[in-house]
Amino acid sequence: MTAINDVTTLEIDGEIAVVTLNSPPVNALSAPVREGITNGVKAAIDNDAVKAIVLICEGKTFIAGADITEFGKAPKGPSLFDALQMIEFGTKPVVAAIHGTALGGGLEVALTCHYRVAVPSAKCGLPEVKLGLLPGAGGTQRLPRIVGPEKALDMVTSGSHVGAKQCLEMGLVDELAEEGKLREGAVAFAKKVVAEKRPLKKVRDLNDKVEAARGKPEIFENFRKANARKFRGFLAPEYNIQCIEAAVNLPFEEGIKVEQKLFRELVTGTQSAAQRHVFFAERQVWKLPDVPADTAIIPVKKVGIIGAGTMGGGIAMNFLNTGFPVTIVETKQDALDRGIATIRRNYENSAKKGRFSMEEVEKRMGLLTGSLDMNDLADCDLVIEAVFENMDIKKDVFGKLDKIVKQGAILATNTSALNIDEIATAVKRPEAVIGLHFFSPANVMRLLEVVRADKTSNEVIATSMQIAKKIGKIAALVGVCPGFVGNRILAQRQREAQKLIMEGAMPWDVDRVLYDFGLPMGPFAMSDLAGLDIGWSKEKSKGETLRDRLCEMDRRGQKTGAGYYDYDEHRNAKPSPVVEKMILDYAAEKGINRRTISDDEILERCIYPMINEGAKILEEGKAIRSSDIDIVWINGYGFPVYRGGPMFYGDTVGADKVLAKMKEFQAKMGDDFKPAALLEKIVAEGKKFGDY
Ligand code: 3H9
Repeated sequence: MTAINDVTTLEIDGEIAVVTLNSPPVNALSAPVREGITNGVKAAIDNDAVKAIVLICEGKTFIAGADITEFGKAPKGPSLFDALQMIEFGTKPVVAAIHGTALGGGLEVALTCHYRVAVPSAKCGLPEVKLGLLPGAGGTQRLPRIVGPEKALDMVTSGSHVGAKQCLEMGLVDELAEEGKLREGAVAFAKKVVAEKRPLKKVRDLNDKVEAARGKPEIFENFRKANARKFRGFLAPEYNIQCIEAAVNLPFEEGIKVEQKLFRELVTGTQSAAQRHVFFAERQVWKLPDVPADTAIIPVKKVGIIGAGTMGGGIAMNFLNTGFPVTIVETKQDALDRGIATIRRNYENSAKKGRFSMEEVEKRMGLLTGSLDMNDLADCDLVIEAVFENMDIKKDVFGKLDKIVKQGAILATNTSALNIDEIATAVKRPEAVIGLHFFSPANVMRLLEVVRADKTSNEVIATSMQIAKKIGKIAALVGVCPGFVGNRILAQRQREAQKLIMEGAMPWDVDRVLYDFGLPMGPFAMSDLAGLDIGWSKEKSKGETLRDRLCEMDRRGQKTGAGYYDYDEHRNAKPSPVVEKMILDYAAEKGINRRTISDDEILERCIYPMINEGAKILEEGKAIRSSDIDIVWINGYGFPVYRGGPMFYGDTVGADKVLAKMKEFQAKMGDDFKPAALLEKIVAEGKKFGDY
């Protein structure tokens, strides 16, 4: 065995050379890996005894792509193109041996090899789109030449990973090797290639499938139309489509030029920077600086949930989906029956849509026990309370749980607003108390705010984070404060939205600006969807606020066919003349001189106070890092991924500009816009939010 460099070895096994890469964690195409491929393959080609070459990786995976940390830095070492040229135009067949995931640049390397062998558990994909990119090493030109433009369009715009068996059917992989015996399988395959004198199959020369699609622009137009909603606001999906179009309509080398040009545009743009930030933020968020990595984990085998309403039921589904037995407790039989029936109906609907089988429905329902007796939670390892948001009720529930549930268990509250330190005073074991703030619908939304109270133990925190991962959530550890991280920031935007419609804008103006910014809907459309009467009652209404007046008129949102908007029978929203008049009357009554408000002002007034609040949250230590706030807002509130979250967006705009605007607004409109001390500090020190 010869060492080619620190991460590459070359071994000659009879007439087969094996080039092995070993660059943990994922064999990304860093400069040493590119050098290793280039020089390893060259050494094998130069060796007269060698007839064929196997390219294989150590560790958990084949090459998982370009080294994302290198983007935006000055290029170093041999380019990926040198490595690919060495393989493709070498004089000896090269077989890629794939295990784990061949992703992005990794699959592009494999596509340049003359043959591909994979173990059944392997997966292939071009996930660049998720980083706001496109495959920039020939992937957009080679993939459609094997799988055809339709499948290629799907793969490059979804970034999904395709299993080895399906890859074999699509021709992306030539042969499957036995699981655990990849090297033997790949070497045997290479020997077969030599024995049968098979040609050096270059994917670039396969033209049948792309030529068959030439002159059929409707393939692309239909694809664009079908996915318009999903791709809204993103640049990368469209650029990926243009590359596949180029593969169909242009000769290979010309197509590569298109790919290169569009790749360069994306990789230097803000969207990809934002999406790369999110990639790392999603991994950072699990790292807890003050909870040691070897903290004991509490074994969680059985889960209890109190409250079978929308929230409790949704939370239960997360655990049932992942095989945890769940006992759900209600106070009244009919509420319990209703809650369980809703869970069953949700599962049956999913089964009808083909997401899983009816047996799976029964399997999940079989894990669920309903009860009217809290004593049935005694042997649970984790109990989550999801009852009405009222401090007295919550304290009463926790007081009871304290007497019932075994020692060592986690006692969690799903409160979205109440002070968890106070809830914890109801028990003799405050170290067991934590907030698990699920977002509605709890079985769908990915975000979980794990709320650390004053006395919560490290074991309880570490276990909660691990459980979150097990049930498929992305969890951010936050501290106790009104609204925690997500809703606390939301409150800023909601306040400004309400003020804006008094000062001169209409609800649909505010909604349009925020929708165009990339949010799934604006604040008023969101209120209509949620129902304006959440937390409102006719008895207590004083007709004081605009909301009071809308509710009193029975304009309570989509469910009553009217709210801030008018709705037709298909729930399509139309600006409402009634609401417009109400707003004008209301403003007149309050003596407000309405003025024209620009779209820029709407955006800045709604978003900058959010960023400012994020800075306050950081300075108070209620979030660990600025990127955690981004994770909360992307996964809990649909902040556009391509803007990287509110804090990354703040850095994109520039903290100095945000500060200047906040000061300008403060001077005109008061202390709602008072800059956070940390914002001032960041600007004074010339730093970024991302540094915190
Ligand atoms: C590309 O290829 C562009 C080309 O077309 C063009 C070239 C010209 N680079 O996710 P994990 C780190 S774009 C650098 O927790 P898992 C990751 O940050 C790329 N680092 O493991 C983490 O570090 P830490 C296209 C990377 O087992 C550690 O590895 N490829 C890279 O759950 C473990 O990661 C992709 O987009 C990278 N490429 O999942 C694939 N990948 O421990 C991106 C990972 O310090 N990667 N790291 O937090 C993945 O999807 C997953 O990492 C993978 C493993 C499925 C491979």
